[in-house]
Amino acid sequence: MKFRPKGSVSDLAVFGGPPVFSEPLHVGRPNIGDRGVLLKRMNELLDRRWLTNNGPLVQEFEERIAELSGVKHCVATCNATAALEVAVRALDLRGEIIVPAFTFIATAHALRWQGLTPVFCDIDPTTHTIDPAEVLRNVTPRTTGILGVHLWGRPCDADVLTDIARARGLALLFDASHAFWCSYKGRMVGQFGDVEVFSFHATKCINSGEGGAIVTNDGELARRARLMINFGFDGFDRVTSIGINAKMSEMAAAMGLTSLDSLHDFMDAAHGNYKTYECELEDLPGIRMLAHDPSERSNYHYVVLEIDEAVAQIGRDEVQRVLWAENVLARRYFYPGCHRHEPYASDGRVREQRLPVTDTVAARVLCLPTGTAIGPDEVGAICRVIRFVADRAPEVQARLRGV
Ligand code: T4K
Repeated sequence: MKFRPKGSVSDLAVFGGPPVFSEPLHVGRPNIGDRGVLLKRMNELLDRRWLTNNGPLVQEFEERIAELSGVKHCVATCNATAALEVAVRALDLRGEIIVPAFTFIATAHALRWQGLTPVFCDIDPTTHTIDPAEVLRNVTPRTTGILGVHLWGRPCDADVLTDIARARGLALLFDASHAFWCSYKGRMVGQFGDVEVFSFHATKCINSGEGGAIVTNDGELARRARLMINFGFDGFDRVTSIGINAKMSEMAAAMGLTSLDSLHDFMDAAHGNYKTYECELEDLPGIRMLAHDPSERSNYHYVVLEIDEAVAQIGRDEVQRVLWAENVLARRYFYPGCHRHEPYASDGRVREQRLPVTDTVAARVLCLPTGTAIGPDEVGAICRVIRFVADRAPEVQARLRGV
């Protein structure tokens, strides 16, 4: 990879100059653990001829996730979307579930796929997590639960949400897909609400290729979820509930366990990249980096910029265009909000809803590459491009718009 510095605006790749990076830098590049260890696990599982259905590696993965999160029960699944679906089924939820509109579409789809109505709620502009005051505004007699999302690994205000849920007799769930190894008020994510769900997709800090987990301190809920991920089988010839196939395979667990072996290296790399970004992008007018609470544990897995065009004098989409031309494939997660995607957007009630914070944040956010695939050199070069563009924003914007 060669880094080419820019002298003038014409040197930007978007205007025909050579790109800073000769190969694409992706957001979501997987963290890969020790290949030797992974291949050993793969060989052993092949020798055992036990490939799925609650094998020893899945059991070990569940034990380690439960221990690391300080939670009593972990049920590993094939992905987080299925885990969310099983979680709402195991809680026997009906009617309406309040959920933030600013999240990956899977959060809303999991509810809808289970016949529930996601009621979209606005977010806090600083943390990007569900706004408890907005939750209260959206409670109706049909509401049966609240599904918070610990977006970017920033935990929701779980204490306030717990109070709301208790006072109203609602279930409380968390989509913790982004938040493995994060803490809230000194307690690890996984321990809040009735149930939480992790994602171990390839793009997550700890990955099993595809994978997820349902974590809870409620033994009965865990028991129901465990039956449901395996067709409802309770023993060889007995089916006691409706179920699907949402099991994690042994191959996925081998990958997940190997990721966990490198947990501290992955976290150190992400934290190092985050600190470099933070330092290099300091004091750019109209451009802020989403902060993490230094007194809490965070996986620092998402590097999130917010670009306020009115101040920065260049828009988020224009910065993205410049970066893509330089081979930095920054992503507009999660644009637009779920309420603007189908099947929700054409629902009359949703169409009339105003979610101003979600719309503003979704129009400003840009996620930058991080993880073990890149280090300080790449991060520094990405920051130099962003700083260069920010310093010459009016000129870059005018040229991009052909003015
Ligand atoms: N809730 C939340 C809040 C979530 O963010 C997600 C998933 C879920 C629930 C559901 O979890 P899972 O059911 O997936 O366990 C990606 C992921 O597929 C998705 O898991 C993730 N969130 C979401 C934030 O990102 P896309 O549509 O952006 O995927 P794609 O194919 O564009 O890949 C993302 C980037 O990662 C690209 O820049 C390429 C790179 N990549 C991807 C893969 C798979 C690689 O470099 N190597 C790879 O192997 O959704």
